[in-house]
Amino acid sequence: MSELTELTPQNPVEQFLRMDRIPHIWCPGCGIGTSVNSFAHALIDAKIDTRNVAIVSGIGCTGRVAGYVKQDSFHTTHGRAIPFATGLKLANPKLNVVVYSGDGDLFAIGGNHLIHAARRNVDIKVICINNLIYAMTGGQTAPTTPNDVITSTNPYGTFDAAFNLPYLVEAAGAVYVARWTAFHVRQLARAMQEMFAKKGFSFIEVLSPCPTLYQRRNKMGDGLDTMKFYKEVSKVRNGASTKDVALTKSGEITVGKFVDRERSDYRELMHDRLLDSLGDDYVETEACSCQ
Ligand SMILES: Cc1ncc(C[n+]2csc(CCOP(=O)(O)OP(=O)(O)O)c2C)c(N)n1
Ligand code: SF4
Repeated sequence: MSELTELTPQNPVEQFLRMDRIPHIWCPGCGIGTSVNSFAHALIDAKIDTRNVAIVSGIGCTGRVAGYVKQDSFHTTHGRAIPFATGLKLANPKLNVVVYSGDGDLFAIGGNHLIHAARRNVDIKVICINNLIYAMTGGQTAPTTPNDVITSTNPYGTFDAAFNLPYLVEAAGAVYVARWTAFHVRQLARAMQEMFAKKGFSFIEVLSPCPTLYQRRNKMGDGLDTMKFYKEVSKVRNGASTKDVALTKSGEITVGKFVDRERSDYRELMHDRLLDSLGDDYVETEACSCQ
């Protein structure tokens, strides 16, 4: 080891990354890596036992997160991160199960899984990187793409209504809902930390630049320009009604914590029902013995 290496302090985030896989595949200016940095800080600040944190991703540029974090992680099939995560959580309730995936993965092909997990209040934490398109496959329109945006499948601009993600997940039953952007690294890390402490279906939307396929096609500049844009147009409105936080191409981005409420989670409800029905005959199964 050189003297210089010995003197260089290790980045505290490195302990949560598979450094042997770096450099990563993300483009310069992409916001996904920035969000992972916030996530690592949240893990440090939450002081939770990271041996009990599992990460589940679907497919997409965001899906690659599962391969870079040094946690037990699953890079699953497209749209199916939520069912994998649900199975993990029910089989081993001790785990803090985090789904880390893209807007297309979670709200297009995986949309049904997401709303039903929220409805059931499965105790999983969902981090949705919303770059407003399907990035990995070439920048197609997603259910989140705002009106008038040019995409590879809408070269004259999109015209169909986009999902307002916080409104959708609140209506479906989520107990924690927040939105930040890749510019708000500290607020994002705090929200992630809060989410770790929350029981029930929790959701953070992270608006994130895809300079390669979204910003460039829409003449919105590079990653740095997008950070400036986020800074200029974001307004923190904690407690805002989620029906008022829909996104447009260049209008205000409302950020903050919108929902924080209590509701029995799926496992508690199942447990209570079995106890009621079976009485003394009910034997609760514990987490698998391999832990
Ligand atoms: C069953 C199936 N259908 C389609 C695809 C192709 N595909 C891979 S990633 C992706 C979209 C990814 O978009 P998003 O979830 O928003 O993630 P991003 O790349 O933007 O991070 C699609 C359609 C696939 N891998 N599997
Ligand atoms: S294509 Fe877009 S989302 Fe994918 S790595 Fe590049 S900048 Fe990020």
